[in-house]
Amino acid sequence: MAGKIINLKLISLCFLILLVLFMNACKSDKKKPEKAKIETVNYLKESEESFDQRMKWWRDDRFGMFIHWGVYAVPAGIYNNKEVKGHNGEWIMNNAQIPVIEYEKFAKQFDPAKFDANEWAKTMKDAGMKYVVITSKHHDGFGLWDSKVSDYDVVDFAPFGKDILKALSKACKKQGIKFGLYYSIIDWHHPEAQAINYPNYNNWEDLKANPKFSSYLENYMKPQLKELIENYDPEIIWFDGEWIPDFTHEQGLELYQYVRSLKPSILINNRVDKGRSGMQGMNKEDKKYAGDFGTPEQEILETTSTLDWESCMTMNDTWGFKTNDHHWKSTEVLIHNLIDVTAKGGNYLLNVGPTAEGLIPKPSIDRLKQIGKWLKINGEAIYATEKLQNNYKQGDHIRFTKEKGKSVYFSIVMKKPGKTIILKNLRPDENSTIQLLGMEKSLKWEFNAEEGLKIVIPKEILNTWNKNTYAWTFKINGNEI
Ligand code: H79
Repeated sequence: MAGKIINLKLISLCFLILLVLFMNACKSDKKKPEKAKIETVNYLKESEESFDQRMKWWRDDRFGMFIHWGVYAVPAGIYNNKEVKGHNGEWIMNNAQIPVIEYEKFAKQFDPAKFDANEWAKTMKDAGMKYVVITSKHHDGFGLWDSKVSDYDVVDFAPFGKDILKALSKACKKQGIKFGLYYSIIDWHHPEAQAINYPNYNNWEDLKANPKFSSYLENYMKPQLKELIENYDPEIIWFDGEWIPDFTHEQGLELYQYVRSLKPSILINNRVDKGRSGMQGMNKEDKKYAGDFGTPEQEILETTSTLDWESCMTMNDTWGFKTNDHHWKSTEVLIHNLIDVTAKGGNYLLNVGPTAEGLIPKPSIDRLKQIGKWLKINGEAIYATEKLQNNYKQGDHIRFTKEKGKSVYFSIVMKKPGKTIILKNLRPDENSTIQLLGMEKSLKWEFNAEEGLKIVIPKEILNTWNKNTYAWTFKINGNEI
């Protein structure tokens, strides 16, 4: 009897212990996934909805300023009294094969006394630009902020001694301009990156991988990016120089994860990974690459794309300032580019290369003012628009856009029209009015299925077209046919 009771007691004890263990297991099972979720969000597997939400402001904003500024503005394209070959002023260290310690002498002269962050932000605003991307560090490795990871920056190394990114991010916030940072993966100054033969570096003709590159990525790039994100709260990180053999697809995926984990809402261009296919800038399709948008460089996509893209372009032939580059695109070309890009569903990131004194060159300022004037009248057809379902263009001189989610269409005509224009793909709502943006009077129109939409432009309006008109926008309520 006693044995049985002991047995029973033992069995119930065992049962109790098992129950407690089981309940604990359940509890920790419940806890684990929650904790794991917080630590390991996979930003590479974002839902379409959350991607659309993150991209919204950028898609609406359309037009931004790119700024290439750094030590290269000091030599400004000239080394040892000779004009250095190659378009790009910011490539002078490489193009003229300047050893690191020689190039550092230019950094010791970087003292842009006329830099005025508020003035720059106002220039952007007046140009109708809604965001900016500035070179926090270009390929030469010199930082425009007070980095704690490096002394090779404007505060610790240059006579200027002031944090440029701090001033500009503040000024942009004041003007409502979104702040973005370019960051070069290439670094000609860092011994664990391209300065593998320090003080010479791994030049363009003889690119070889640095076996220490992953240490540079972990211990230099990542901490710098962390500083940039924590201190200047950028909305965009714009990588470049991803093509070097040192940098791998796996590192790209990890870098994307890393930057998003520091600021989940941030946007990152496709040069964070190895997908870019040449200067056309969109991703190859052999696998899934990281990055939120494609980056055509110095060109505009031939046609629309289902993926987001941003065309970056210079106003003359160089990104970083060059004394002798006077090959400026006309305001007309720049405005027509913005129109073409918008109609194709892209963004336009237009570059300025400020001087070593800290001034945006006058030819750039002049063009930006004109673009701003045009946008004041025609901005409706650019911002917060989307591309049409069928035709984004009619011939060489007409482009279409439409108000996002509305049946409001814009036909932008980039050449002085005749007394009438005929549009083939739009049918206005009955009794609706057609407006030429910037003019009070609404225009007469007729529609028939064979000919299309005919808009009549009265002579007194036609006569107002002049060399500063650049393009006219017709606003039409209706539908695509
Ligand atoms: O920052 C500006 C330039 O300094 C930088 N990008 C802009 C925004 C730039 N660096 N190099 N280039 C532009 C031209 C380089 C082109 C090439 Fe390639 C790199 C040719 C071969 C490797 C890109 C990647 C085209 C093919 C692969």
